[in-house]
Amino acid sequence: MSNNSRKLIIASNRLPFVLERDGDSWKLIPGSGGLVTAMAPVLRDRGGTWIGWPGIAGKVDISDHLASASTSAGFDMKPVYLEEEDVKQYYIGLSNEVLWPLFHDLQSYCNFNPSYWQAYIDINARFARVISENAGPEDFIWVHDYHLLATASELKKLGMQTSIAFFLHIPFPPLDIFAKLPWRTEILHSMLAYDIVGFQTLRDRRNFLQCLRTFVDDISIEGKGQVLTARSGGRSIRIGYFPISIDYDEFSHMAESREVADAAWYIHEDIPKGKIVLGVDRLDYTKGIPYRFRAFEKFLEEHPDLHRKITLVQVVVPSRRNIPVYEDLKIEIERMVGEINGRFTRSGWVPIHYIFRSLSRPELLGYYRTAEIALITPLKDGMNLVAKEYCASNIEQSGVLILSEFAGAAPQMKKGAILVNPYSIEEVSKAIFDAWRMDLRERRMRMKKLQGSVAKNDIYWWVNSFLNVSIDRKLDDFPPV
Ligand code: ADQ
Repeated sequence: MSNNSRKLIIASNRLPFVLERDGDSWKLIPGSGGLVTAMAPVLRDRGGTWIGWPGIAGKVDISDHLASASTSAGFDMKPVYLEEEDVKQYYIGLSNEVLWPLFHDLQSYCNFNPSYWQAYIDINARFARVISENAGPEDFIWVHDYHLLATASELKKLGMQTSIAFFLHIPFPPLDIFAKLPWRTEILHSMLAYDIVGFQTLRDRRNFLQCLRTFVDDISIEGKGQVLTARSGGRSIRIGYFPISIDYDEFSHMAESREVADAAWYIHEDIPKGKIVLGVDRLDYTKGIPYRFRAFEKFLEEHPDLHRKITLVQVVVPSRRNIPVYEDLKIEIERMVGEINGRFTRSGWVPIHYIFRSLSRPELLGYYRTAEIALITPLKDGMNLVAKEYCASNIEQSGVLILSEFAGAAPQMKKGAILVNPYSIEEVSKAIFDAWRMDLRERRMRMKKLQGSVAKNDIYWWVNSFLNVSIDRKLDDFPPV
């Protein structure tokens, strides 16, 4: 079989489209979140296959919808169906009540319910079956994220010989935190069934290696640089770090478009006075929105002379609404917006503009282009693509990026951004002031550095470095169809 018949097979919990009720029928809407933003341009028009859950419980016949979405996307989509109980135990349960909070160092949010583990393994086995039904012997199988840590071990049980790659989009926690996980040894052994395991940053890989050395008896680790080799149970596993990115050119070209210029004009019309500070996040407690509001409140307390001269626009995209802690966070955010606006609003000026919905690309870029300051302060983040999107879209090169030191993007962006500890209300408040008064020359210098680094290390650089390490190939070896 020639290289040209080799296909990319991507598996992630969700398909890049989600199914929603539309009266008596269904409609497919584009998925949200960093994984989709990053992977969609990689697979687009390459004739590969994306395997994942369509986002609703139960088995509904969506073959027509998937066929037309596949035709327009240029790759096939194959569904993995989940029943309501699977969603509760595997998705809401182990994935989002255990792994998500624990891997973001927020162990107090965890619910270590013993019944979750078996359900997680069963669904990973279901993903493995769908992958094995759809992958040819030459295909490159690339599994994504924390929902599917155990898919390779299930694929190997099915006799799969092909090498299987994995990329973790979220952080890997330090030993002390990981050690709390009741299934810590099982998880590590499952991850060692992959042939290559990729993390976002050196921090995450270092944490993973320390956990391996602590909990896996026969582990040995060799090599140095971006990719190391671990040996265990007679197998070799390569372990690297690959900071994910965005399609820089797509964002920067689109930011210059008429549509985005119009969107930016309307935003200015709406908020005519002063500078805009922008926060853009999925609804998630890891994104640090309440701390950010407290920091902005402190800034307003300390700088009464700057009232009316600065406005915080906080965009939140709805996410995981069926999980109670997310609903509580939404209520908390709304309460805080009401409280701060109630306290500081004056005629003609409202300090926080709060938007709770998914924005279209041009609208989102309109905000990126208009905002003088981006305030991106997650408590912890695998990478944070919003920080990179803001820089790519800031075509006037006059914006300032304030970024959490706990975002995976921080090591790459520290030379141009103002780095902050998101838990320090004083430090974030001071950073807003520093950004507000920074002169144009310094802003330009910093933004050029940021743009240079994101443009150089874009999503194609990321996918090529991963493919190169995994199978000694580049994306262009999977030619467009
Ligand atoms: P996320 O936690 O989803 O991703 P992030 O990387 O910031 O976080 O990506 C969010 C994506 O959603 C961005 O592409 C952004 O454009 C989009 N988005 C945000 N708000 C929006 C809105 N209101 N309307 C429309 N789109 C919106 C996970 C990890 C991250 C990691 C990524 C990729 O948690 O740490 O960077 O995967 O690996």
